Amino acid sequence: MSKLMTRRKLITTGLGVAAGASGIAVATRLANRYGLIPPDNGGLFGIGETLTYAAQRILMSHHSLAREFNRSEISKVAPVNGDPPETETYHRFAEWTGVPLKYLLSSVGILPQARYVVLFPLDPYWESIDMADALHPQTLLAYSMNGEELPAPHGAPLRLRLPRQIGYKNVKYLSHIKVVDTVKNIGKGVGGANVEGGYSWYAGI
Ligand SMILES: Nc1nc2c(c(=O)[nH]1)N[C@H]1C(S)=C(S)[C@@H](COP(=O)(O)O)O[C@H]1N2
Ligand SMILES: [Mo]
Repeated sequence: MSKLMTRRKLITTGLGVAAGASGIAVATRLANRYGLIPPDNGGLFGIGETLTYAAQRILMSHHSLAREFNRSEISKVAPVNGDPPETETYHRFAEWTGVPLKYLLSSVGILPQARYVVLFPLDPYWESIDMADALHPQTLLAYSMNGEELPAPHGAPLRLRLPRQIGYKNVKYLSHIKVVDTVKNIGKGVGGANVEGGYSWYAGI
């Protein structure tokens, strides 16, 4: 058994047992030891958020892929998503072209202590993602949709395309990007505008 598998098994078993038997304090300590506490762990859903995030990151490979579609399967209609709550539905029907965020990050170089990539747009909005998502091969800075220039309502000139998380993490109208070791000193310190409004920081699918 590989070292990784052993570690994974240990964490999953540990987290499950701890959450079930000895309560949330032990589970939280275990998750924390492996760097699996999301920035909003103190929020509305507390331990639930931590366990969801930890389980996703432990059980799935960091780079397990979202489903991809053939051109013929892509819908001609791509509605603009307005107010939350929203679904991922439309995203499944659109074809995206862009630069992998991973490519940009490796070109500029990131420090080993980097933990989050924070995305700031031109409107009052922001979100952050962890390095697993930032370095995911399908995470794009998209400048084109369905072979055309990215339409303004869909985020021109550049938007994040993050297929393993739902709509609100996909920041449109990008202005600048920061790589940080903590999000504590940005806004209210919980990792995103939506998180400040009560949504979960990690919105994985
Ligand atoms: N800069 C910026 N990005 C944003 C938003 C926003 O208001 N401003 N809305 C988010 C929400 S809530 C969703 S559902 C998606 C919608 O993307 P779409 O219009 O391309 O469907 O963009 C996200 N990105
Ligand atoms: Mo949304």
